[in-house]
Amino acid sequence: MTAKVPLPERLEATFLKSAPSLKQCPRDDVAEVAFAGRSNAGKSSVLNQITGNKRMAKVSKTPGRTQLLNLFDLRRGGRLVDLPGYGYAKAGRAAQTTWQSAVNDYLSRRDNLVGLVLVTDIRHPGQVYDEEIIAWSAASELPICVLLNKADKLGSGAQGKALAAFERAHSDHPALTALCFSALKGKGKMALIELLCDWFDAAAGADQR
Ligand SMILES: Nc1nc2c(ncn2[C@@H]2O[C@H](COP(=O)(O)OP(=O)(O)OP(=O)(O)O)[C@@H](O)[C@H]2O)c(=O)[nH]1
Ligand SMILES: [Mg+2]
Repeated sequence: MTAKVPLPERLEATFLKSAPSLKQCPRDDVAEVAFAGRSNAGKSSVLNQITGNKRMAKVSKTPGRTQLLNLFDLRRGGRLVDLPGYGYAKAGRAAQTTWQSAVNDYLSRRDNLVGLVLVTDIRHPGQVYDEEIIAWSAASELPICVLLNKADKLGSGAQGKALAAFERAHSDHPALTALCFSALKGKGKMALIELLCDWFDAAAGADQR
């Protein structure tokens, strides 16, 4: 019997590269987990929280900050990818279309994608783009973790209700985990780290078979 490796408190990461589109992404021989979500939902903040590095991904009060696919190598193996946020109206239609096609291309054609983290704002459930991504992950049988982020903006009773309602609405999804999360306070961090480690370990195990 092998001893269980203790869960790391943070996933040590180093910046690998920024890519404007799938074509410029590095070779797809390392398992990747992508972070998607509406602009300003907190994708970059979540990445900084779980890597324990406030300067890893750029956080901004101005939506639309992350305009490239930003790839980070994990020390334990595997990669995290910060995707450009969708639904940022002020960016201009041409720019939005370019980023969205980069995200769509990446999601639909990246063979080494082993899981998706969808960052949502707990106060705004049922957003159209979010629901589209959730439905797409179900159809593609890709595991998805939906973070109800900015939970610190609600009291604990309201957080529990939001989570229960979200889970009820998506109970037919074959591989969805929902977590109340706060990138600001670190709530949900260890649960997310554990899930990511499980995904990467499963991918590594599948490779060895
Ligand atoms: N209160 C609170 N604020 C948060 C939390 N997570 C992120 N924020 C704030 O939300 C804003 C947007 O955060 P980002 O991490 O830049 O969001 P993003 O999804 O990467 O945005 P784009 O790069 O534009 O797609 C910043 O002002 C963050 O400080 C959270 O858990 N709680
Ligand atoms: Mg960002």
